[in-house]
Order: sequence, then structure tokens, then C-alpha cells
Amino acid sequence: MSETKSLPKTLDAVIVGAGFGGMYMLHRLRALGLSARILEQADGVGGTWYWNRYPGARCDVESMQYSFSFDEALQQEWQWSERFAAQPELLRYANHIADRYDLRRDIHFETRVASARFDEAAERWTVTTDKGEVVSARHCVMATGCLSAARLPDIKGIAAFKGETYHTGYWPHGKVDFTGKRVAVIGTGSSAIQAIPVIAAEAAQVTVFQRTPNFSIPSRNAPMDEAYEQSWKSDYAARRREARTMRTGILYAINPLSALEVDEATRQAEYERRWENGGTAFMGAFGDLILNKASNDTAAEFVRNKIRGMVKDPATAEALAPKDHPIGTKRICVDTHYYETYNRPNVALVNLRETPIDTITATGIRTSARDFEFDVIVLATGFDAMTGALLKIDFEGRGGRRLSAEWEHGPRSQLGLMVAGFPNLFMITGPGSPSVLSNMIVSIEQHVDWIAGLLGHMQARGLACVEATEEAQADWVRHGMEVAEKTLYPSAASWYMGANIPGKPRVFMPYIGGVGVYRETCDAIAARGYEGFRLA
Ligand code: FAD
Ligand code: N01
Repeated sequence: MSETKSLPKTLDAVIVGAGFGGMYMLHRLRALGLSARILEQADGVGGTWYWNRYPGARCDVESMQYSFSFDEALQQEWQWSERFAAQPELLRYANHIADRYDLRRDIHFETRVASARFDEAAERWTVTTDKGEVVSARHCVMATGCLSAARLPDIKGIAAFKGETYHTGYWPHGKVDFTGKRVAVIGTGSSAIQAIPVIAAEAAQVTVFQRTPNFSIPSRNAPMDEAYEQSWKSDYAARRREARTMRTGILYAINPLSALEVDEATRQAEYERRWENGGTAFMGAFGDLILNKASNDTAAEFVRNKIRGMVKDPATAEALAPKDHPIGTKRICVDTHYYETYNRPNVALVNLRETPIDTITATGIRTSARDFEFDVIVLATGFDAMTGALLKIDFEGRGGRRLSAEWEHGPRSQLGLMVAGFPNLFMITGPGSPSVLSNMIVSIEQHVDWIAGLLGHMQARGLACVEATEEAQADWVRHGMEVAEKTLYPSAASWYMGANIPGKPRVFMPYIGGVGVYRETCDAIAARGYEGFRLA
């Protein structure tokens, strides 16, 4: 997979990251005739789907939609085997993209970008890798991912454990064999909810350590239905066009009515229909579920009742039923037999709200109530989301400005694409863009296309430098906060708010105005000669 080749001394563009974002960016920059290389710390492509190889890892956007749309031939030829693709298939798809567009010759694997400094006189970035290699690039594109900086929990004694420890976001490449083993899972976010049922089917015993329960909707995953696939493929361009106008970039029916303007029977029937159909479209049951707490309560209670119906032990069911946040304000989970797994005799739940973890020991986990012994500890403890991977790089912009200092009180950007004071530095799905609130491939394509459009515009006019203005950035940040405050999102202690990382500023980081509205804004700015950006 990996190969060693020397990094050129100068390039038109350095792209950091070989996930879907970086790969598509490289493809578009080549088409502009620019010299570009991807620097990627892993030894293969795929980003999220390279790293997250835990059992059960799967997409929760339907395969027919979680895929590139930029090439009609590609979307016609690729065949997905399931309604929701699993990680191995998504990784195959990523490798197919790399091969089909001959991208590997311009990717430097096992190369981590450590720092990037803007040379004002030359109007170029000096990029330094962890191996001390240095490259000078006119432009830098950060395709570093929103969920790529895995986070180890700050639990005492974590290094003392003598058994096997795995983080879901750094899962080993070979199969982890759980047969006959006593397994602890710490965390109950999307990763844990996918992994627990699969691990429980194999292990001798699974103990789940839950701090906060999450809402999860059954996926109803199934082998790809041929007629369904054909219905998409025969109409792909039009459906993709429509999806791009949706709030989440996912084509599904959103009921415009308020949950409160229909009677109880109608409301329950709508929830029931969406529950049976499976997946995140559940949140489209009514138009005001993320706006109105009373409406939201009806959906939350519906799901809590489903949990109570599925989990036989009433105390476990109640512990699994979320009550501390409105449904959807933390990333909603999608599962395959998650709640039913707690009916298995080899699965137990420990409620950390009642008996917190005191320490990890050499042989297991000690809570305030007792000692547990384990062979394996699975850390499903999430990511330093949205800003984590970016801030691991030491960026120095104009006048010695450091990105870490600029973002001390939370990320600030113009459209989630650029940061004032950091010319020619672009972010794909950066904070301030719809990013994690959307079908990420739709958002990636939109950002890459917009950046390529801007660079083409500059090329045609002989321009070398672009920078977001402070005024435009301030307006965008203000607008982003105003829109967020109209929703229920800020009321949850979520990773969207930075709440999972001690000391991280509590700011709602993605843009909740919707993928369609956001695209229109970006396009209008471009049409007005890139208003809010200084070009020279
Ligand atoms: P990534 O895939 O994260 O790739 C970033 C790459 O940058 C990584 O390979 C990383 O190694 C590299 N990198 C980072 N920093 C450096 C550095 N300093 N130097 C060199 N390389 C670096 N989104 C959806 O829309 N639907 C889903 O169902 C969905 N499921 C998900 C499931 C999981 C388990 C996770 C973690 C995320 C999921 N996401 C989902 C979000 C997912 O991250 C995006 O869909 C998409 O894969 C992001 O692609 P990307 O190229 O932007 O970033
Ligand atoms: O991470 P998370 P994730 N002690 O942050 C707990 C995407 N994704 O990897 O909530 C005990 O959601 C923490 O508890 P709490 C998706 O966008 C998608 O699961 O902080 N527990 C929480 O339960 C998702 O949202 C899919 O109280 C500790 C858990 O660890 C995002 O990635 C699949 C702890 C972390 O949950 C992240 O999901 C997977 C501690 N010290 C991921 N520290 C799809 O299905 C943390 N926790 C598409």
C-alpha cells in the first residue's frame, strides 16, 4: 500500500488528508493543471473508513447517497451491496476512487503535517512534516477530517491495564478476536452502539460503562434491493441535485408540519412509520423537532417508550432511556439490535452516573461500587471533533498569528472555508460549515468544487493570494450563532458544542442553516466576485 517517494520542494498546493475530501480535491486541482500532493499520516486512503475498523462500523447515510456524484460513470458503475454500507465496503470504495483517478502517485503516505507557516513576502506556505521534510506551497488545503482526532478519556490508571486496549477510532487492521473474552466497552455514542451488538455475539461477557445514554433508531439495514438501486441509477443526476437543496444533503421526506399541530394518533403513526423504515429520516417526522422543545419531547418520549418495550429489565431500560438532552441535539445514533443486546445473558450495563469509574487497574476497571476484571477494554470515547485535527498542526499565519490563539474562544472562520489572517489556507468541511450536520460527501463535494472554482478564478486573472476579511468572518460567525440559538442544539452537552473535551470552548461549531441555504450563500458570494475575500 504505502511507498516512499520524495516530496517536491515546491508545489502549487499541499493537501493534507487522503479521505474523500483530500482525494476529490487532488482530482480537481489536477484538472486545473496545478501541481498538488496529498500528505497523509496513514499508510492508505479512506480517512474515517481507514481508521474506524471496529466491528459493526457502518455508514448511517444510505449507500446510494453516501457516495460521490461528480462523475456519472463512477456512480453508475459502483455497486453497493447493502442499504447502509459497512466499513470494509466503504474502504474498498475509497481505494477504488484512488485507483480509478490514478491518485496514488501524488499521495505521500505515512507523512504527518506538523506545522505550516505563511511566508508573507513570498505569499506561500512552508509546510513541515513529522520527518522534517519541508515543502513550499502556494496553497494549503486541510482535508484533515472533522472526526479524525480520536480521544482517549482522561481516566486515571488508563496505562496500567495489562490486557488489550483498543480505541474505536484507531482500530487494528487485523481481526480482534473476542471469543471467550471478558470485554469492557467505555462509552455509548454511535461507535459503541454499532460495536456492542457485534462484540456481544462473540465475547464471553460484555460490560458497557455508560455515562450518558443516547437516542438510537434501528437502521433496518438489508442487502441492496436491486429495484431500489435501479430507481436511483436511472435518475441519479436529478436526485443528487435535489439532495443538495435539502437541509442535511440527504434526500428524504421532511414533514413540514409541527408535531403539535396534529392529533396524538397521527403523531404516533408518523413516528411509528419512520421507526419501521429505519435510519435518521426519523428526525424528519415533523418540521419543528429541532426547534421546539415541546414538539421534540413527543419524539423523545416515543423513542424512550420503544427502549422500554425492547429492554426486558426495567432498570436497565430506564438507564438506557436518554432524558438529559432533546432528541437529535446530540448526533442521533443508528443501530442494528443495540437495545435488544441488553437482553442477552452475557451483557451488563454499568450506569456511571450512579457508580462512576474510579480508576482503570492492571486487571480491569474499578468503579465507586466494585472491581471488574477484563481481558479487553474498548474505548468508544469519541473524538476532539471539528477542530482537533486542525489544531494538532502548528499554523502560523500573517504577522505571526497562531490558529490556536485565534480559536482560543472557539473556531472563527468565513463560511468554514477560510480564516482571516491565514491567506491561501482552505478547510474542507471546516467549523462554520454544515459539515457534520450533513451527508458529508455532499458537503465535501460542495467545498471542493467551490475552492476549485476560486482557484480557477484566480488562475485566470493571474492572482496569487486570497484571504477572508475580518469583517466578513465576523458577520458569518455572528450569523452562525444566531441560527444555532434558534434551535435546541446549544442546550445539549454535545461534541458539536465542544463539551466532550475538558477546557474546550463551548461554542456550537457546525453551521445549522442547512446545506441548501449554505450552498446558495457560497455561490452568491462567488458570483459577486468572492465578496468577503481579498484577492491579490
Ligand atoms: P477523514 O475521512 O477524516 O480524513 C482525514 C484524513 O486526514 C485522515 O486520513 C487523517 O489521517 C488525515 N490527517 C489528519 N491530520 C493530518 C495531518 N496533520 N497530517 C497528515 N494527515 C492528516 N459522515 C456521514 O456523512 N455519514 C455517516 O454515516 C458517517 N459515519 C461516520 C462513522 C464514523 C465511525 C466516523 C468517525 C465518521 C463518520 N462520518 C459520517 C463522518 C466522516 O468523517 C465523513 O463522512 C468523511 O469520511 C470525512 O472525510 P474527510 O476526507 O473529510 O475526512
Ligand atoms: O463518540 P461520541 P463516537 N468516561 O463522542 C463516553 C460519528 N459516527 O465515536 O456522552 C466514561 O459520540 C461519552 O459519554 P458522555 C458520529 O458523527 C457515526 O461514538 O460524554 N465515558 C460517550 O458516550 C458520531 O457522533 C457513526 O457522557 C466517557 C462516548 O464516550 C461521532 O462519529 C458511527 C468518557 C463517546 O461518544 C462520534 O461518535 C460512529 C469517560 N471519561 C461514529 N469519555 C455512524 O453510525 C467519553 N465517554 C454513522
